[in-house]
Amino acid sequence: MADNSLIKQLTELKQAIDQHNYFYYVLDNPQVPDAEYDRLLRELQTLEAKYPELITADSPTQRVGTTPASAFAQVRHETPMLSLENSFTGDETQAFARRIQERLKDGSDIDFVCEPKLDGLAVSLIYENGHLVKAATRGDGLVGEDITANIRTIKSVPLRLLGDDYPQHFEVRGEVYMLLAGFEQLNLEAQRNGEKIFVNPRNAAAGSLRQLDPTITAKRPLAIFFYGMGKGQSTFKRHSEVLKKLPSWGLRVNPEWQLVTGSAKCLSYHQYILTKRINLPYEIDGVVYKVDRFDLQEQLGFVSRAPRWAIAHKFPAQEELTKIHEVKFQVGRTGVLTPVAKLEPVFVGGVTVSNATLHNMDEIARKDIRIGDTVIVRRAGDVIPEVVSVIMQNRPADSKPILLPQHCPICDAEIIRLEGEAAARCSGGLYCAAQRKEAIKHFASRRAMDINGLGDKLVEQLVEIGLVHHVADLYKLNQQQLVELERMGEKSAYKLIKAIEVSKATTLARFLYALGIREVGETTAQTLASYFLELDPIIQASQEQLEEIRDIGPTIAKQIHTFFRQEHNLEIIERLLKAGIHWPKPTSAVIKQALPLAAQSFVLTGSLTSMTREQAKEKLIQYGATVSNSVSTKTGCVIAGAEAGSKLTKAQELGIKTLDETEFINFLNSL
Ligand code: D41
Repeated sequence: MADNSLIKQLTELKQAIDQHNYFYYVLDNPQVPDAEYDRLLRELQTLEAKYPELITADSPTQRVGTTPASAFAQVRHETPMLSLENSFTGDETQAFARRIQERLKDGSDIDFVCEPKLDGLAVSLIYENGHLVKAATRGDGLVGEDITANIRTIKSVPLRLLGDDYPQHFEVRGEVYMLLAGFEQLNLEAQRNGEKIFVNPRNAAAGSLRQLDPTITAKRPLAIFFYGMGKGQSTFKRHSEVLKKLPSWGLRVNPEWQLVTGSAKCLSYHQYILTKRINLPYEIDGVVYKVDRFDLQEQLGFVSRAPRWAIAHKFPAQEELTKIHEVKFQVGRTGVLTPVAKLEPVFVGGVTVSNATLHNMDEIARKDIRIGDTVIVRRAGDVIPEVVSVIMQNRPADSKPILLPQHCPICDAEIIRLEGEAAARCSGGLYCAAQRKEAIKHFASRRAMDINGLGDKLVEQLVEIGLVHHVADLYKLNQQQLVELERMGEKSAYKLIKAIEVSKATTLARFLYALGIREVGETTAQTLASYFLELDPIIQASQEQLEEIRDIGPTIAKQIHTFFRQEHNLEIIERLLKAGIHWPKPTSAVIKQALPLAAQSFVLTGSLTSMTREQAKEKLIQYGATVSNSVSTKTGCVIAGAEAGSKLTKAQELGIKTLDETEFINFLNSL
């Protein structure tokens, strides 16, 4: 017999889940990370499995998906939209494949289609005689909402199909998503206008699709990838045939799908997509494996609305709940103070995280973060973990405000916060050990002087014991001094000295970047190097001369000019050059002229699927082109990916040549 405390626990769980459902589905504004929600639901499922007599009809486990929330007409799907089982480990995925083999009584390896799992909204579209006639959300899988008017505003949804070999009446299913760049832009604007900020791209996509006014949806950067057919797929024998066919009708399919044999290959695909994830212009939360052959899918069937022939292999959650114990201020290379939250350690994005950046005081105020708060932390790819938001219901009575210190925690110099700037800075300059450490770390980093083996910990040690004060001191180090350091063997000391020696051969652009001049990133360093070809004229250049260079504005020009007017900077440069740092003369203008795209100017806009914009830019620059951010009469060509907006329009108005992604790739291949 169940006791009262068990019933109380079940009731509380159900209430909590219902409340999260309301925030998530009705308000498009979730209060907790998905992982926390999943845990609550799983806890409820486990309890209910143990005590089935306590399952109530209104339990959140007793409905699949969501109830349509409102004003939209309901649509009954012609064939139910199934849900997907999840797998969180390789073992679970292998067990999935084994179950399939056992059911099919077939020992041989199965063909699977592997696809990225977009983190968006599942939708169903009906085409009749090649025309889009209806679009609906997935809803609870049986009944969804009629969102035809809103779907019609998405530019990657064809209103009219291409070709002539499509079924007379059929259904396609896909995932509507928001591009990451568009999501950030949308939130920036919302913040400026004091409107609601979306917590993630999926909720922004959901909120956009559920607008009653389609003209609002039309302004949102939505896109779609199709992943299968409902009614109408009987003319095909395999899922892979469908994925090959859909694009010929103008229905976009994520190009990352692969056909593989056996579960081991599925796991390799999972690894492969995990490494690609960070470079994708949209969010994915895992991959999906599907048995390729439709006859086998049919034999396998489904259990409680989830097919036995497919599974979603999820990536580690990127958001989790934890607590802020205290806040410390870190001092960066240019003296900027960054507040860092010390967290109750939590496993997120595949690693244990105990620090998260709070960015700056404005962000702390905007998110209303206090010490003692329960917060959502997010770690996406290799980026620094950050605090996304506070769970206000959990704020303890003794929470403490986060205060900007008045003096540098490292050197005790005064902290200065300029009017209109988000950042607060330590005024200690190179007197501040923290700033010196950061300057040396930057100097040695891979994209700067690339001193292999000179990691952050070692730099800190070298500065702390006074062996290195400035970057130039690195070139005075000898093996004997290094061997005496903690955790430093004969062999690694030798290797490091060697690496320091090797780093002396560099390029002018790397050297300029390594100096750590404020506002001078890799691109600006490269621009300076190709423009001046030598260091001396850069040092001598007036602010006006610098401003004349394309892509260098007054702010950057001022920083560069100021840097080279400071005696101690010139001294350090002189010591570095005396130590033997050298570079070949940069490609002279003559050689550059010979490159196939010499003196041609390109603008990249929209999102590309086969490479990132950054990669496209690098390719163009390799061929001698210049790449700029805005379209003008000087622009030679605009590369317009999916969802290209005003830049494409402007190019068309000015009669500038434009290439879509396929044309662009063909063009690159032709060079
Ligand atoms: O990219 C996706 N989110 C995705 C979702 C995908 N690539 N494939 C999917 N396949 C299915 C089945 C196997 C049931 C046809 C799905 C989903 N379902 C799905 N999305 C939301 C619920 C189910």
